[in-house]
Amino acid sequence: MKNIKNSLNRLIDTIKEGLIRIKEEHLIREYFKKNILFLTFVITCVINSTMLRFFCINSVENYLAIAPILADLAIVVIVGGLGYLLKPKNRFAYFMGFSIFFSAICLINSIYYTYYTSFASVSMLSLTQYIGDVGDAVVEQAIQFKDLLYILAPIILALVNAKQNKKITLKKIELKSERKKKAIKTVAVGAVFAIIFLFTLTPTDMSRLIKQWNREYIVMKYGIYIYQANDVVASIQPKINSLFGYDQAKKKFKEYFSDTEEHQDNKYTNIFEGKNVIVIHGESLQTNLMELSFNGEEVTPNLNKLASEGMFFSNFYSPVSVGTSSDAELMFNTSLLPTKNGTAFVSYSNRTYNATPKLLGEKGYYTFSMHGNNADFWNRRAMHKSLGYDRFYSKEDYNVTEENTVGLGINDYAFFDQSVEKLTKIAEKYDKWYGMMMMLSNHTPFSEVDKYGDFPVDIKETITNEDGTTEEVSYPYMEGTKLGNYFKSAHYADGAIGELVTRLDEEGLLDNTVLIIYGDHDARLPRSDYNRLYNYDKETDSILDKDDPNYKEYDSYQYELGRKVPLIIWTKDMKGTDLNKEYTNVMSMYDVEPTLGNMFGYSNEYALGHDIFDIKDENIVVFPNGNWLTNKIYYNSQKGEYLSLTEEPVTEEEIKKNNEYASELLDVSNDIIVFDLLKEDQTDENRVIENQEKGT
Ligand code: GP9
Ligand code: MN
Repeated sequence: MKNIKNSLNRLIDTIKEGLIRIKEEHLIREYFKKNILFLTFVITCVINSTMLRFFCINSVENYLAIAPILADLAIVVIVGGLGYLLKPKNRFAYFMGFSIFFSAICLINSIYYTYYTSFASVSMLSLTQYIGDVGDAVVEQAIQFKDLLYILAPIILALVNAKQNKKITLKKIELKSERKKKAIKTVAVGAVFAIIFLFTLTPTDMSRLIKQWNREYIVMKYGIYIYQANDVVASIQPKINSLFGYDQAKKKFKEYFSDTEEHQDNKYTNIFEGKNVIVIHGESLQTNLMELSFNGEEVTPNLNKLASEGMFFSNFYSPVSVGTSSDAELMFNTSLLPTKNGTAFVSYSNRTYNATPKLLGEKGYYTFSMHGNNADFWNRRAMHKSLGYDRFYSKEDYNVTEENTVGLGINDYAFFDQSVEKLTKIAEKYDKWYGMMMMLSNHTPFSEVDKYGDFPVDIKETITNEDGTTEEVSYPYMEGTKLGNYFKSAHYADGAIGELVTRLDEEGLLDNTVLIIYGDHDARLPRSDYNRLYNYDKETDSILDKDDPNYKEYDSYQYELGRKVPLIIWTKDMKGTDLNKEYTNVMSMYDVEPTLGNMFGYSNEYALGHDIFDIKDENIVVFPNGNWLTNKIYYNSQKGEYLSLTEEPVTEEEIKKNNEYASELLDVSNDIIVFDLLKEDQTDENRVIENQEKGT
């Protein structure tokens, strides 16, 4: 104890002495004088980055954020500190070079943000069509005054340098060792800023940086300089991945497709040929919502109605990976699986995809996608072009106000309302069209409960007293739980779907149209909330005991199986026909393209999924972690365990065979994307055709 006290006293004395020395010897003033170039460089670069965030992201959270300033300081101090390794006469050029570079990053992002409400990415600049777009936009509306403010940083640096040169006539020579010492000290200060910054990060912050899809979030947390450096790494990584193993991948790919059986026509072949298509990407809609009612009111009455009048695939799964929404889109449109590393949308947007919009486009369809969020979210601006959409209507095309915003952006009601207006114009202009409308409101964390409207999820009952009077009683059931909020949010989204269908019908847009609705992925809610949902006992206001005969087991297998999402294919006149039923074979999001292809008369010969009416009960749904599901078995590859879903015996051979299939499917899919094998294949074909034309 005494020792600690002594040490503390000594430390305090040292600090005191230091401070007195600093005061008496005017060390701070001296430091400022001697390091004015470095300090000007640091301060102007940090001001630029902060200014950029302030101009772009208007939120109190952003204005008060210290973390990005610390991150900027760390980067700029370290970069500046390394400048001390140079001889003093060369330092100005060094600081100037970096000042121009950092200012250019801010300037480009500032201009980019004005047009696209997002931050720029080098991977997108490599797409030629994209450069065209930016160029046009910039020429159309001149650069704004605020963008020019960033240029002040190098100008101020030049002025400070000129002033200093005038004052100092006798230049001090610095020894190499002296320069090294200065550099180390300064870089160490930068490292201290970096360490403090690291302490402010949460696991979500880190994972978002790796995924690099929510660009605003990354800039808000890490500042523009780290964002841009990370963006370069994220853009280069796919190129490195595709450097090695091409031949092997190509061989495997050829073998895989030479082994696959040819598709047989069936009673669904071409039934929808020539019809228009509206696809609704239902954010976080799970199938279990459709089975639930609270106080006699269904959670999703509109989905239920459409399912009961159309083709309802009730064992449908969306095996998304870290790319969530974007993985769902990828699988739906290309019949490929998510990539093993990164996400296809962000890292591999410049690959060739045999996607539904492209294939229908070749059949004369006008194809478009609509989404009320930033176009760069999940890199959709670039990826939707690669998928073959003729037009992507994003936030820039919608009237988004504070009043019509819920969660991530424009609410589903306003979104659909404005989308129908656009669709009416499209339908006037084009004969055949395929459009995807992507919902947004029912997105985690489902917390804006007051905006979802009235949908009580507690149990309400009317009881009659002995004297004949009635009384409303309420039992605390799901109100206030995350799952309960999800039900409210889903009910709200379902209402928007109902209104959309009514509007489309009023406009005559359903007359020759197939409506397809899918849930993009599950809501990722805690299992314990489901336990309450299924095992709540209102009499005792508690969860049933495991031994209770009414207890419903909701273990990890039930949870996994419960993550299924709806797929509905509906037309106005389907009700009562032999198409109108529930289809129960297990099916995956990547089976949709071949299934629709069969119905609409197009085909992707390199689909990894199957036409469900061809494969029927033989289908296997493969998940990115290697798990798989058939009508008979759910297999957990991590644990090497399975859950048998029927009475039929499970053999070791079938487990082995399906495991091999799952791993092969994941490999081939990943290789197709990483090594751009569909492009190569087309090149091969072209070569054959060219050779034939040349007579060789
Ligand atoms: C973003 C929306 C949600 O625009 O599609 O993406 P998610 O978080 O579900 O992947
Ligand atoms: Mn989603």
